[in-house]
Amino acid sequence: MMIGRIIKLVSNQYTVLLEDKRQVKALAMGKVRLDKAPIAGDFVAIEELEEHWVIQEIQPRFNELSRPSIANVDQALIMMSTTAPKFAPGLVDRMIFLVSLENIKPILFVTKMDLVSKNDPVHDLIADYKDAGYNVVEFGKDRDVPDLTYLFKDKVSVLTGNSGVGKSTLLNRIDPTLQIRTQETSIALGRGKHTTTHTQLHEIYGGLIADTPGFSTLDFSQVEPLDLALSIPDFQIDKPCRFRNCIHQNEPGCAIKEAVKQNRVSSIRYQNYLEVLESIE
Ligand SMILES: Nc1nc2c(ncn2[C@@H]2O[C@H](COP(=O)(O)OP(=O)(O)OP(=O)(O)O)[C@@H](O)[C@H]2O)c(=O)[nH]1
Ligand SMILES: [Mg+2]
Ligand SMILES: [Zn+2]
Repeated sequence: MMIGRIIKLVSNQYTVLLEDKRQVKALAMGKVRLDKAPIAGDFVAIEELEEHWVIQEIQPRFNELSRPSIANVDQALIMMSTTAPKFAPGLVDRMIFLVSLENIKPILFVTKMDLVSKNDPVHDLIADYKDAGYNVVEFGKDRDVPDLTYLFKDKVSVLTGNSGVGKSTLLNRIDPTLQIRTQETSIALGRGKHTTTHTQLHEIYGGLIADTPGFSTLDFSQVEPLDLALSIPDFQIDKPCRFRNCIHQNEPGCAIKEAVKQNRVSSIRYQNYLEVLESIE
């Protein structure tokens, strides 16, 4: 029995990256699939039986995202373009909230910097994330992709963002041998949006990166408000609220509301947080 990691699945065939770096195609045993189906990112116990690799067991997951399904993720590369599609802080923040709830570190990737002028208001929106302590990396067709080894090495990253922001384009620029389909190629093939339709982990910069079709639902209905309040990175400030279980809504003595007034916590993020709270209630 060996341990490997699922890097791709197409219908019921899994591609598993073994510890010795070999990639093998495997099937899941009925008992494994009935229990809970293996997903991309899963660590699995795998065995070669009569020249077929078979997944015998899924190791416990340390986190999990759904639609797209992926497990054991260290960080999320939240991608948003400056324009076309327009930069949407509401969407960025919901993605930050969603991954933070799973203890996944959000990193912001802003693309299409080449399409906006120096005094475009989008620069203030980007600065808002930098000021809040988020790691922000900017990309454009007119500039080289920086060496991102420091970000990716030994990590599993999930690349997410709405259709057309340039997820596949960036992966192809980092590693042209990947030849992932982008919207130019899909338009040529007569397909519309959502060029990327399945989740696959690629070995890049000494780590694994999943190009995903983006999260189809940013659904918070099952989320506990307090879990959300406690996971949002820029809400973790030194000064405590009067109540330990404060969800920063209407409670007296709320340090977050105070920090928002003093511009120490982003009012954009706080507003988006309140909207999400309302959607839960
Ligand atoms: N000007 C400019 N165009 C870009 C940049 N990045 C991507 N594009 C273009 O944006 C379009 C969409 O890129 P894709 O890489 O297919 O986008 P995606 O996020 O993978 O989209 P889906 O697979 O549908 O989710 C393509 O026409 C790209 O050439 C950029 O930095 N600057
Ligand atoms: Mg794509
Ligand atoms: Zn509070």
